[in-house]
Amino acid sequence: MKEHAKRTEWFLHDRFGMFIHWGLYAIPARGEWVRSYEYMSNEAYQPYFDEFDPVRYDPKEWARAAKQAGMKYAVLTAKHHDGFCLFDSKLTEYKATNTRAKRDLIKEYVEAFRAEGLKVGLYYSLIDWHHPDYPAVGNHPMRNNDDYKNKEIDFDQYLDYMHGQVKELLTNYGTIDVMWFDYSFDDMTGEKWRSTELVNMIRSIQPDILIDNRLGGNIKSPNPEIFAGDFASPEQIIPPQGVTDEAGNSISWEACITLNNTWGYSAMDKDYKSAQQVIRVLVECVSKNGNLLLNVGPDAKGEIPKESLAILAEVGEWMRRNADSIVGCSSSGLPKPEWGRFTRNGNKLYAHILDRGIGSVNVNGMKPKVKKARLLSDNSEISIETPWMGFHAHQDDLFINLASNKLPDERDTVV
Ligand code: JFZ
Repeated sequence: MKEHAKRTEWFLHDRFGMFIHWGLYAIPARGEWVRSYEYMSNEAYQPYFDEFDPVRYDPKEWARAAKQAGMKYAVLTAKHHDGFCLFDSKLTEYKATNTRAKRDLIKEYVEAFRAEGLKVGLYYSLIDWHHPDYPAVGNHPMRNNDDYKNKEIDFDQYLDYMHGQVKELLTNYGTIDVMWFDYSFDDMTGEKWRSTELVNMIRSIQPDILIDNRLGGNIKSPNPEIFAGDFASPEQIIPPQGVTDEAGNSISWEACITLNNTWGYSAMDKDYKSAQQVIRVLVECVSKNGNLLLNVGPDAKGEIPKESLAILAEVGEWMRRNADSIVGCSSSGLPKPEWGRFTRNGNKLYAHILDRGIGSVNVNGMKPKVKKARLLSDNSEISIETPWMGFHAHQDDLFINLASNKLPDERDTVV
């Protein structure tokens, strides 16, 4: 599909985005699934709506943190499974405008990120634990409550509501670059969401928007459904071989990954990944033709946890010098080398050296193709002369002769 290739061009170029999970669940601070895990009724969850008061919400700060980290786009939860809307929807009273925040938080987010030159995405949950016409199936908090389960519902009413809200989101905030639906399960998939109608409506308003693959359908098929999505969305894993369609061709994908182990803010979860792990997972994604959507979960006041900010700052410090090996890059087509990974942009091959070894870093068979080598972080010259003992290697093997026994950057040295 030619349109699809055109739509995804910026996405495949940009490679790195910020996922933001934020809503009422930041108050209990036990993750965004708290209502389901703890079987909370609407009434039990209501205090968080009454208390919601994000006095420190400043999306300009979020946008600066994202930009400084080298991220190029963002996706924020306009509505998560709990049904609470950060935007001023005409279709519900369960929204930020009716809390102490008293304003449309999506509007401020969209404006702030756009002002920093970042592309703007919205996450919208298909699942809705608050709407009276959404069934108590799957992980619904009331799934074990027979009274609730036996009440009459009109699922089409819910679908009208859901379609109506998506229309609001795509009509009231200018260009939206990504629509991130979440998620289909069991028989709640594909046309159950009236997905063809939904996607036709979306494309009529925002023809260039990218849609994830969680409405259902088969994105890998040679003839995917119209709602099968523009990119695959592996979650908390990096697909070992990247993602390919049924014919074996690479397709667009974006891994979404948490910084600790929860999407929404968790006060307990201090099990953060290191900046080195994040840098390396980003390199891994790009080396396999994928993107990384890295999550933060701002707290009840609206601030990104300081631990997350510290990681983003360090990733940004690395990106400031090394972004050329990420942004605009793709898989090299070469096998993964023993000492690290390759990424590539046109005729530039980036060697991401993660494991120093000793002596020279060897690139099998590449000598005839490589004119010169430079350290990406400072453009300093790296010798590629074959060393004295080089005759033990194949004549076409390329030697990257680093000047020191230690890697200049232990996290990832890019040549
Ligand atoms: C979903 C959400 O439930 C979660 O809160 C978060 O927003 C994440 C990005 O997306 O997580 C899922 C979705 C589907 C499955 C598991 C987790 N699944 O099908 O097993």
